[in-house]
Amino acid sequence: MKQFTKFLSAITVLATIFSASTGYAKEKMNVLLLIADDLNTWALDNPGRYSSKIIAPNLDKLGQSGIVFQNAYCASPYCVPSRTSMWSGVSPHKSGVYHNQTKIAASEPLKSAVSLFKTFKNAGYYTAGYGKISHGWMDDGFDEKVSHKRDPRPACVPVQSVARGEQDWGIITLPESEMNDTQSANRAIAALGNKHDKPFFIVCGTFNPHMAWFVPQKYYDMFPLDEVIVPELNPKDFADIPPLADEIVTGKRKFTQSVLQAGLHKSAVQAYLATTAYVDAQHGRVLDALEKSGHKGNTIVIFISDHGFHLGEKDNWQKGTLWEEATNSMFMIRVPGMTKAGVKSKSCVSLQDIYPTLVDLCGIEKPAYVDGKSLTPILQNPESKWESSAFSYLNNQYASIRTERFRYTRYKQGQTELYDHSKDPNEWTNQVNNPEYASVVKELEARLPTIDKMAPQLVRGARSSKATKKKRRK
Ligand SMILES: [Ca+2]
Repeated sequence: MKQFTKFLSAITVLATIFSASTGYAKEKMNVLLLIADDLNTWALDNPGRYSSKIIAPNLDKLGQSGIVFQNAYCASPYCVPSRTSMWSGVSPHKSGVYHNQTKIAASEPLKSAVSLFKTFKNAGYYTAGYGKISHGWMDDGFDEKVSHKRDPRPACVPVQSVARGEQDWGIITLPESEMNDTQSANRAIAALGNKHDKPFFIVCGTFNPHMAWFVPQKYYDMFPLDEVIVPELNPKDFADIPPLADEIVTGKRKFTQSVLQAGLHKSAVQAYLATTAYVDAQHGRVLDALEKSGHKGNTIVIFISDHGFHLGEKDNWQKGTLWEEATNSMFMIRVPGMTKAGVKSKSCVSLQDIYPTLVDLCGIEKPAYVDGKSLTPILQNPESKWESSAFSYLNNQYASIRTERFRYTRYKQGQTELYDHSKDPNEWTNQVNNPEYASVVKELEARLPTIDKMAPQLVRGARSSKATKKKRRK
């Protein structure tokens, strides 16, 4: 009996260390996580939308070496809620963190949440983070951390006639070597080169291509103005959207219109491409360092953007909407011994899935409260059956679900949108009142959390709704 028990435990140990079909060794895996801000997926999936050439060759190369999730969506299309939900594992509709202006300390679920990084640290990993990683909520968990700073603006700002605050662009006067994202990459490169006596989890986050778009001339030169393609805009697009959807872009419309009226659409897109190329170069240097480090064979590499970005589409010049441009996010991963090279997955996944996926891949117990689900089955077999859907939230009643074919968004009962991506990738035709789609609308509405189940918004500086109601009653 004793021998049989020994035999069983030996089998268990072997099964834990090696997945029989792939030879994947989860106990020994390092993690290199790279993240960019405001980077939309067109740079990779559809570079022809903005340019006729590859915009991000290093990210493209990483994508070719693993799996790219073309239908990956952020849980919320702003930095603070997107990053808070990814790193904490708590969905915005439970934490109440839907916006950058959030009183995060008031969120009950976040008080007891353990960050992804701390979970790895607690499991014996060396954790290091460089650059822009969290924004707002942070349950730190880094052995070494150097946060990001914004680059100093050129002395001549504003450069553009239409500039409004950080919405400006031009050539940076700082040498590339002194730019903050360059230095974050340098730190990650140095960390990869160090001797490690335990598995590592290294994170490098670039602030760019967040506005303002100030990068060296050479990146602008890569995209001559006459070769820049601007996205197609449809002036009739707004005729069929609900008033609350229109309201989201009301304040933002002014800047977009000023860019278009000043004839600067190409110039602005060029600046976004140039900044993206700069970001790609920095992450590319980190990826090259991994190649040279000797750790490539046992390091999971993941690249994400925290959400997307509109470049004039839907009259928007930012993120912060529940449409495709703002919610579709970059997400690619390479898992040695598990993922095949050059896979492009159409399965709808959420950035909320990163936490459960990484702990699963590394054999670490997932904290019970963590939302999302491990993508390991798709990583092992991209053809595997997957309940394909991803949710994005903008406040305590606005929620959107994306499936491989549809996007359904509810702003309130009676103010909804349905887009059929099989024939309308620009989301121009709201099909919600088309009887042909009645059953789809019903099914997708039933999958969204009802408004009464969504956590109240924790708006910074505002009284809680309970307190406000009490005051009103008095
Ligand atoms: Ca429309």
